Amino acid sequence: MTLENDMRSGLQRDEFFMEYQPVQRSDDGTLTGFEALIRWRHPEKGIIGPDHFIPLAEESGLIVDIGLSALRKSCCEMARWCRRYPGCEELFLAVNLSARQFSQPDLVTCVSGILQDSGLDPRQLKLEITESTIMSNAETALAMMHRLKQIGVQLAIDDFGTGYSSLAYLQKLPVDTLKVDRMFVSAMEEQAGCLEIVRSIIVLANSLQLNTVAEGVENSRQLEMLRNLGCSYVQGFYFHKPLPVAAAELLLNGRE
Ligand code: G
Ligand code: G
Ligand code: MN
Ligand code: NA
Repeated sequence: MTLENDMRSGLQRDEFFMEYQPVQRSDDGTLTGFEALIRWRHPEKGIIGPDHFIPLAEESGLIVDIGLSALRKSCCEMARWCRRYPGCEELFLAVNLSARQFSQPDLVTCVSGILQDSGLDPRQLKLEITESTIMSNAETALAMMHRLKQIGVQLAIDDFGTGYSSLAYLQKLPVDTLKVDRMFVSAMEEQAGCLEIVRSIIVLANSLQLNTVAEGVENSRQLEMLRNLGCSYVQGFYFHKPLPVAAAELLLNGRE
């Protein structure tokens, strides 16, 4: 209850902010985009990560306003970078949507409004939806995804491999990207089964002409394995942690 009230006032006092984790090509490390990740600067507890408040925000419904504010912040930031750093308009901005956000009937209107206000090119925005969110209401999800595609944004399935979607169903989804769940990436060196899952996901994605992003890459061996498996994009602590705005700007500034 307290945390819920804190979230409510935190939203009013603008205590939520975004960090940006680079997503890179697996072959030469070229920057291709950022995933925006929310954080909360709590007045007493310090900085709190999403795992500690998203579930409660989801349960209480506060996620709708928090999520829209996160989307607005990151779109405005990215649009500003595009005005300032040459070549930035080639990069994507990935933003996570929770189950509750994804089931809001006015989601498309809200996303359109934010794109318009920020001036960000819709093609640069990539919305990440988890496989389990999609599968929890497959029919509604499919319709919503089509409506989002119509306004020109890209779609990614987050945490892929954990949500039991059938191949037949996946083939019907209007998505651009599959994100291989971090759990499989972190276990694939030791567990042959996980390596085979990663391999299958990449083969599947490539055959459906979808991009693949492996999450949670933490060492050079994992990178090497993913490259050999044909995974095009990678993200993880091996390259960069989620970066505060100033650090993301340094990165953009230092690009040739
Ligand atoms: O940054 P971190 O790895 O701790 O994020 C944990 C989870 O929180 C991620 O899996 C992500 O899906 C979720 N998350 C991060 N930022 C946002 C956001 O802006 N909106 C929503 N709905 N979820 C987020
Ligand atoms: O749920 P989602 O996949 O959107 O969340 C991404 C989360 O994973 C963020 O909270 C981010 O901080 C975290 N993350 C990103 N890279 C790594 C990594 O290499 N290792 C670990 N353990 N976590 C990571
Ligand atoms: Mn994500
Ligand atoms: Na994920």
